[in-house]
Amino acid sequence: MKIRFLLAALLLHVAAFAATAQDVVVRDAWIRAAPPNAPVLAGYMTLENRSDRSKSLVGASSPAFGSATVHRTAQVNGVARMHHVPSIDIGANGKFVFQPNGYHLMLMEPKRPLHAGDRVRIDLEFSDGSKASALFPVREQAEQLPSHASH
Ligand SMILES: [Cu+2]
Repeated sequence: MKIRFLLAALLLHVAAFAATAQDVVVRDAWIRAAPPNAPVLAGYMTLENRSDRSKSLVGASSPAFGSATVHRTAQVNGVARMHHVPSIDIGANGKFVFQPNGYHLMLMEPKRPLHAGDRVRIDLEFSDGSKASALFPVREQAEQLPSHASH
């Protein structure tokens, strides 16, 4: 009797944890390959919010980089400029796309040279304390094109 109750309570916890862990899913993650001595790399991804509450991305980190921040590239008088974006809201059941010439993860101080084919873990943190992690493959930008061609 008591064991059955404990088991039910345990299953409820597992279910609750699973729901929280998958609130935001990272898709189409990649890091643009750069020369081996590049001090900064850029990462791209699509964030899918699978919950019915809006989520706010407030931080990023990676064991492979000294720091990771969200940047946006915008054209100012015909010149591309980047600026830091402190947080990004992803609406309930919405998505947010990071892509070249727009939003990106600015990955600074790589701890070792990264080459096309390497995979790098990046951890994302949201304002409600939840986290999401993904492996970002390093690749040349041209390889991004097939995802458009497949539509
Ligand atoms: Cu940047």
